Amino acid sequence: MTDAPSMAELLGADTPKNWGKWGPDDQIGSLNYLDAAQVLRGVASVKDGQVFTLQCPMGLPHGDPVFPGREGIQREMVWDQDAFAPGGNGPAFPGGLRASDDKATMFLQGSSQYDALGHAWYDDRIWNDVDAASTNGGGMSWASIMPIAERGVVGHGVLIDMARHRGKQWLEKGETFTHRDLEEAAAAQGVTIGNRDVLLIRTGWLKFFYAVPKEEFYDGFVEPGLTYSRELVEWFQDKEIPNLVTDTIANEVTHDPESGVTLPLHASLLRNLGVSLAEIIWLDDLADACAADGRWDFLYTAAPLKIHEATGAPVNPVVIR
Ligand code: UVW
Repeated sequence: MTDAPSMAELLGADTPKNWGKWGPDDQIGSLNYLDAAQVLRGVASVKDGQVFTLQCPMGLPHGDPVFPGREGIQREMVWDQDAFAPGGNGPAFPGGLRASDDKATMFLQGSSQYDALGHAWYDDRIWNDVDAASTNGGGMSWASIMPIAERGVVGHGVLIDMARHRGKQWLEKGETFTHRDLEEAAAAQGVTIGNRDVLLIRTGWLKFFYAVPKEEFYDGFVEPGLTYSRELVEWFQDKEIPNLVTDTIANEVTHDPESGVTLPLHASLLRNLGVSLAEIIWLDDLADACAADGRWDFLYTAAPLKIHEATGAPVNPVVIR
């Protein structure tokens, strides 16, 4: 990877940006596209009243799917029945009520989650041309997850099932696709990726995570996903995509196969266009339902947790179709 160009060299000085488009104070970026009309488009796509929750369960014995270097949630009981035995730490509530209680330590991006717009950057500037020093001092004073959490994400969603389109249970390590592949898959599914759609892409990667031992999943860790190109970034900008949602840990192929640069879409979509990224999102049940009746669009809703100055936050998106 040492021969890789810098992010700035790869993307170029004239790379598409939405900085300033919604004013200097904006911290939600392309979510601005999700106006009332988009909410109503999403509502209009609800036909059967089927509901899907898209969060991966946290704390299963198999472990949580996380980016290398992070850990899954660590949860422990604080009060259980034993806590109320003599000498236990359970509170003596008048009347004798007992209660269980627990606590957790977790990476805020160690489960199904939204990235804050300020989560990734290069050349010391984050979303909307703000100094990356705003991430110092114990928290993100600019473009943390809070503005996105306070707003919520509601719109018309469309799911593109790349694994199913390629006739696979899951895409291979490092397998790539482009926006042209997405449009080809959409056409095969009989759906259009419309302007301002929340774009959901299934690769089967989380299914792979749960199907194999963790050692196999993390061996030579390279995720499948979208690859960077100038045309792809322009496609996202022209289509005014507010939010990219995938069943991978980082929403894009881990290392751009041509340049070797790591996660260039975090730079070009999140930092430069303000496209919200939702990662580690369970799409298999939704995809099965869509495949069963051939309807691939729906009402998409998500509300990441409101955590002050956080770099991202867990989320359990809800789809209604
Ligand atoms: C990194 O932070 C490296 O990735 P992600 O945004 O996918 O969690």
